[in-house]
Amino acid sequence: MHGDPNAQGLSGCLQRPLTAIRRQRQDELKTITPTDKDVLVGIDIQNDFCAGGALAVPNGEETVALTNRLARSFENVVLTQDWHPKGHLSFASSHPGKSPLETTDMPYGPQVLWPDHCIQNTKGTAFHDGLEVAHTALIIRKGFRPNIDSYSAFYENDQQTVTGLSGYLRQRGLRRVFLTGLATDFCVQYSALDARKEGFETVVIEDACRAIDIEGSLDAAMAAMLGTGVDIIQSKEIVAIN
Ligand code: VGL
Ligand code: ZN
Repeated sequence: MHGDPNAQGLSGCLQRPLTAIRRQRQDELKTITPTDKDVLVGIDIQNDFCAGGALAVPNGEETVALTNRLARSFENVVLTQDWHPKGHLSFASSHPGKSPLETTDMPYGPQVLWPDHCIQNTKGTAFHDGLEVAHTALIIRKGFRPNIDSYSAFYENDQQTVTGLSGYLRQRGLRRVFLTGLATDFCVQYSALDARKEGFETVVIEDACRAIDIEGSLDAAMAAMLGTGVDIIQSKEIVAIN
């Protein structure tokens, strides 16, 4: 499932169009005040995913200011960092004849191939300069195994190898995961789906995320997230406490 954004389990939400589900959510609009059981997880807000980066997500840098602002309302903050060795198997350059955005078969299933990006200890892997979340308690690095990609903050793309984030959250008594960052249809989506799978309440703050959106991947991601009980909200629904 991880490599194919269109192959999502839609049961449970196919009967009603996405727009209806979203309209209903807007009618229910209520505000949320983060508690000490909540955690904000900022996904991959790194130079390579922002303007001028190797895998720039359109307007990716716009996630920075909102994440900074939201983080002031959360006691608990975790960040993730895409962290690949040179020659990583998710890079098109590691597959002769393949170009970025083509798909290939990995032992764990289909995998989209990317331009070389987020290579360990380069400027591209660094967090965006504007990201200011001094109280970040944990940074999860992912995608460092040469032969497995990792979109999710919880499981690598083989859906077996864990990052340890669930254990950390459980041990700290954190129950509800709020997500911001990049990219909505890849690392944010798979983090949200895995957070649900791990039994966490899961909330994606849509306007604090930006998408790559290839071949309908953003619509597919939204449908998959809504279909598994992920809440999609806007940042204005979070009550600023600081
Ligand atoms: C991402 C593609 C490759 C992401 C990471 O952060 O969404 N996308 N590596
Ligand atoms: Zn990557």
